[in-house]
Parts: sequence; structure tokens; C-alpha cells
Amino acid sequence: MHHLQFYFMLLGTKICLFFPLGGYWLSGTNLGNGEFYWASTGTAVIYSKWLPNQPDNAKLQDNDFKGENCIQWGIYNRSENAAWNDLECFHKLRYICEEHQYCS
Ligand SMILES: [Ca+2]
Repeated sequence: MHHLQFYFMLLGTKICLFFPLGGYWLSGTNLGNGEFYWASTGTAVIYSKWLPNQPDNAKLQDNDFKGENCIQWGIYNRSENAAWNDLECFHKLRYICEEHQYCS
């Protein structure tokens, strides 16, 4: 299992008060082949925590009706846990990176 996927399994709890408006970019995308993968490694997204009715690849005027291709992690209802949404990739959001730490 990809480390990032493991972290999100652990983080599937309430993270509400200090969550930034707009949430975070994960490195997940489906650009290119239609299936979601981690752009940082090219590996498939196995674990997911989509909001209800997501991903919806919404084709809106804002995205020239081209749909949504990047995974956003956000909170849409303060009573709900943070979850995923597919969103147009052009938005400027904070992002979460995976860092490898090595023990000596
Ligand atoms: Ca969406």
C-alpha cells in the first residue's frame, strides 16, 4: 500500500477547526487515462475517501465543460469528516506531500 494512502486511512477522522478553506491538493489525478493515480509515483489510487456523489467529473462553465481531474481533500460540512472531491486542477490550494524519513 502506498504510504500516502495509509496516512489517509488514519486521517479519516474529524479535522475541522484548523482546516483551510478550500482544503488541500493531494497528488491524485486522472489526467491521461481516466483512472485515478498518484502523480508523484504513478501508482493507482487504491484507498479512497470520496464525498458522497464524488467523483462527479462536473462539467461546468468554469472548466469549459472539460470536467474535474485532480483530487482535493476538503471539508464541506463542519459536521462531517474531511473527504475527497475531484476538482478542476487550476485552483490554487495548499498541498500535502509525502516525505521519506530514514533512520540511521
Ligand atoms: Ca467534483
